[in-house]
Amino acid sequence: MKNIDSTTHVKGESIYLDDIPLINGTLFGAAFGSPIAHGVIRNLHLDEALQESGVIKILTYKDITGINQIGGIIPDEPLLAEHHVHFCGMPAAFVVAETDDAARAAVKKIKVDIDPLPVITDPREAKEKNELIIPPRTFVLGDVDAAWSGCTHIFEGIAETNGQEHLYIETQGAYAIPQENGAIKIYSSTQSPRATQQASCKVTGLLMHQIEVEVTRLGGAFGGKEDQANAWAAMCALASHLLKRPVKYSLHRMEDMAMTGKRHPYSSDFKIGLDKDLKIVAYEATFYQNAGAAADLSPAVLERTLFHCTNSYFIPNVKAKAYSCRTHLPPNTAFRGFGGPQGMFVIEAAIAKAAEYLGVDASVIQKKNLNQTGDEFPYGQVAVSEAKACWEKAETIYDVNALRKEIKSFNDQSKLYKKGLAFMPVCFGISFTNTMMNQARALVHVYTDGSVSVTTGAIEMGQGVNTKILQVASQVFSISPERIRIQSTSTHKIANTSPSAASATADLNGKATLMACAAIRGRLLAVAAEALNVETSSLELKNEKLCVNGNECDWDWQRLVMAAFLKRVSLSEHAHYATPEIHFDKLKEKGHPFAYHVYGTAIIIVTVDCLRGTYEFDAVKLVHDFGYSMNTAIDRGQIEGGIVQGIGWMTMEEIVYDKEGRLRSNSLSTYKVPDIYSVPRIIDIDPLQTHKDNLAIFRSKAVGEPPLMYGIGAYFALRNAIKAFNPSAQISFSAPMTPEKVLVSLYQKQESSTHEQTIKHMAIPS
Ligand code: LUZ
Ligand code: MOS
Repeated sequence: MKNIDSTTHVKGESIYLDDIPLINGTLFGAAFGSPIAHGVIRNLHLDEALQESGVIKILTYKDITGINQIGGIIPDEPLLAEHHVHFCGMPAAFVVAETDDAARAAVKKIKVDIDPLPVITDPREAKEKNELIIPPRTFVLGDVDAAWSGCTHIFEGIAETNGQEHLYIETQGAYAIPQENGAIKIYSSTQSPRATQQASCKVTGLLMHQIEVEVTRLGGAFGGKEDQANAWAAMCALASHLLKRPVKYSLHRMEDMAMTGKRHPYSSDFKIGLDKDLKIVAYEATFYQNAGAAADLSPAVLERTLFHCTNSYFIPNVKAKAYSCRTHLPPNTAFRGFGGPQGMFVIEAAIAKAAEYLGVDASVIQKKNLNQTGDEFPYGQVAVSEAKACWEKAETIYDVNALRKEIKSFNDQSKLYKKGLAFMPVCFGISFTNTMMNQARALVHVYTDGSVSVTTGAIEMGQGVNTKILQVASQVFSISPERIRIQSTSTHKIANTSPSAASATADLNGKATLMACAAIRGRLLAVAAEALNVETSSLELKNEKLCVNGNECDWDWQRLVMAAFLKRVSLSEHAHYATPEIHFDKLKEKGHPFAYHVYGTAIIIVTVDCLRGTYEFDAVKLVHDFGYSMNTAIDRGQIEGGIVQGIGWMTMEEIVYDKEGRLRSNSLSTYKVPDIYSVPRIIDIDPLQTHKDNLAIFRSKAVGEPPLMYGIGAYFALRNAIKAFNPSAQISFSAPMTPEKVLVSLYQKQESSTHEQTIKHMAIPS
């Protein structure tokens, strides 16, 4: 089934925040962000801005009627700066004016005197100064310290990944409209209506039943609107609460880039030990997460880094420690993969380092150490593994030996172009790591004309979740998709929702929809059974017809619905789903946090232009564990998009903050994202069909985040191509591998290496 939004998207008729017709009298907001990353506010000069024509009011923290706090996990984030500023772009005032232009003109007239304080942008420096968001977390399996002496080879190093701008096509925004009796309705571009509602309630002092947050769809989010859609909604709600007029704020691209957090940059230390057969015996990693100036979702992101620190591999002795480090950057936040990719990059770097030293291809070490069913992850869950199945299928169907031969002969013949190949296995856990969040609800109404309305907590952000939910209802009722409409997401209809995140939205909301539809179906069949005087168990619905013992009778869907209505039987259901089996003990750091894992293996091939340092990806060929896909078109779209986004993170997207904490890559002329020319020429996707995972909706495994991590292979394919040109290049494990870095590495002589990191190769005689 094709995406139910495809027609309106193509025609430009789909409704986003900015397409909502404005109510007469609507005011426009714009935030003034601190020009300094860290300091004490002496004076905020608003007079000149207030003179600007059309300006109605400029809100500061003093105008807040509730509390000045929007922190989700930790209450450490004021909506509007009071006396301190902690990052460049930190909102300190909110201008409300008759027009969008007037609001922005006024923002430019605001002046602030700030006594600057020292700025920290580096997570290791923050850790040295004990600037930690939460105490460090440590995951342990086996006994690493005792295991080193049993290793034949030990390697240590540093691996670094940079941040990533979400660059959702639709920027952040909100539109708050006063309702009767002091209530407020907010349209918001949020992944988390509940969080947006809660933040707006805290700031205004209203109760949650007084603020409704409604979302039709988002023009992309990627995690950037899991927690960071709240501030704008709270500002609009506050202004609307005070002025009793509708207030809208839709951020400009450069405001959005400057004021919002991004993927967390990480700097990490690793130490890996292998035996003589290249089995990984021990692995130790220390992660320094650049959290930015407030907690936001950083503690949860940190946790997922630890969960995924061994990627698809079984390692018997592991110690992984992670620090969430407070710096003076905008608070970093959720981004597709949620810390997982950062953890996986480090183990892949450790393996690549060992391979380069030992003169073997990294894939030899990778393959030998893939986990198997029964192996324990460092957090205690036992793997039900498809890692080897994916890897071996990929090797076979893509004829890797032939690919390698082709690359070798190409590299032997070509002087100025070199190819590199890398394998990238992925193992990603599905569920919110915070067990409590794994719950969802669905509200299903069947109307007397036989049409069906489904409302869930799911947010459609382009990922196709509404199409999948519609498929669920269509399948359970066995009715045509045309009869079903997925309604907008609203806190008045579905309360207390978890964000649409963690790749789990279709599973959680789909299962709730399944339960609601099944309950209504059960009642419909009971009505028919009584009328026809047969057992309910002999009845089923098939293609809009009622079947008795498998034979169609003259009752169709509409008759069935009307019969139930006449009997005063409820045609509505509100169902609640909570993922069974999962649990996690944060004191022991052990448990069974994930409903299941998604596996896959990608082979990535790149060609480097060794004169220019530019590159093109020839192909990404993968075997992906879909379970049993309920929508192959949507799932393919998620995989293609994820791969390209992952490649972008690893190769060209370079976030630059200067030492003063100012974002230099602050627009699309200074921040390069993949375009159609950077998409691999070939993306081959082969489904590994498995039928085991019943916690996935219709056994169709979650597909949102895992494919992004195939992109990590791009970095290692590039290394291999560079080494084919310059075997002595000492390339730091530092992503993104931009064309500039590639060029430097291609012509770097070993002795003049500037990036060289400490390399220790301790061969312990066996
Ligand atoms: N969001 C969250 C996530 O709050 N918890 C998670 O575990 C998670 N995982 C992936 C993406 N978003
Ligand atoms: Mo997310 S990173 O699934 O909001």
